[in-house]
Amino acid sequence: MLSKRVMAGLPLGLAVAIAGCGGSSSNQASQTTHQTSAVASSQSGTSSSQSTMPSSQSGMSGSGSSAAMMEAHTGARVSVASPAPGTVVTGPSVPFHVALSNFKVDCSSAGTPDKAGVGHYHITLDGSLINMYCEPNSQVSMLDVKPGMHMLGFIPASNEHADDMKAAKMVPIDYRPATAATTVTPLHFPGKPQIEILSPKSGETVHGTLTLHIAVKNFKLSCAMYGKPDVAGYGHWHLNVDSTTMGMMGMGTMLRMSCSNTLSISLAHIKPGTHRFYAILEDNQHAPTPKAMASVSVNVG
Ligand SMILES: [Cu+2]
Repeated sequence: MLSKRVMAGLPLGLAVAIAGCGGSSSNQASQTTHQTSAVASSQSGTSSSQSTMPSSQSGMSGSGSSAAMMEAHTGARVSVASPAPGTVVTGPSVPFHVALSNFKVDCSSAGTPDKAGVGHYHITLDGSLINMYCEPNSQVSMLDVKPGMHMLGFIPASNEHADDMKAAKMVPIDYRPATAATTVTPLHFPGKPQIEILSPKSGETVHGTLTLHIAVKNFKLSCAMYGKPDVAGYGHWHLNVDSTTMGMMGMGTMLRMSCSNTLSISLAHIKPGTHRFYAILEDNQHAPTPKAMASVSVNVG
């Protein structure tokens, strides 16, 4: 994982920011492409498990100095079948097809301790993290992207989301939207952002798969805005296990990110026993600036 500071040093003005990573359900990206003004559908719910994240737990302090140690050497090789370099993109998203070799691609291990030869991959747009992926095919939304040349990055990453920049493949694309480029306007809610875990409840025992149901208030969850410039009122949430402060911006223990109210993850690589799962609101740049999170203690059977 590279810090904003590190990425800012990249040439060609490609580095905007990079931080963290998240859910593999990237097929949702295009589904939210035009939901630029709708209010999140799940604004109901009680506030029993909500909490405000103290700034000391945001994991952002000192992240720059530790970033250099967080580069991974995965051994992976990446080949990008599409898009071809220079591809002209006219639609609302750019599909991609990638293959990784010499590497076990396993999103169920993401957010658990690093293991040699295992991980997933990150996609960046102009140096800014979009998401984490395991599937070979998906797409990146062009929502809020300016027309012109942009750089997609395909970067093998360790379970703890450290990037293997030496193995990364960079692919320039030429965005020429067929219609006027879609931009996103800020949303101003009447109160502070909130997130609540509706289920499971604390003390429950779960086997095999953990399904979280969450609700947000005063916040618009948007996959299409993953990695895009921050826009007031927009973002997504990260699911962490046992810690919110490990690694770059707290993402060393991030299992997945999501823009949905329901998220299911495999518990295959979570040790049996009691674990605390954190749902953390994040801005588009994957920083916990909304300062809202909820947590639940669950027995993994
Ligand atoms: Cu994120």
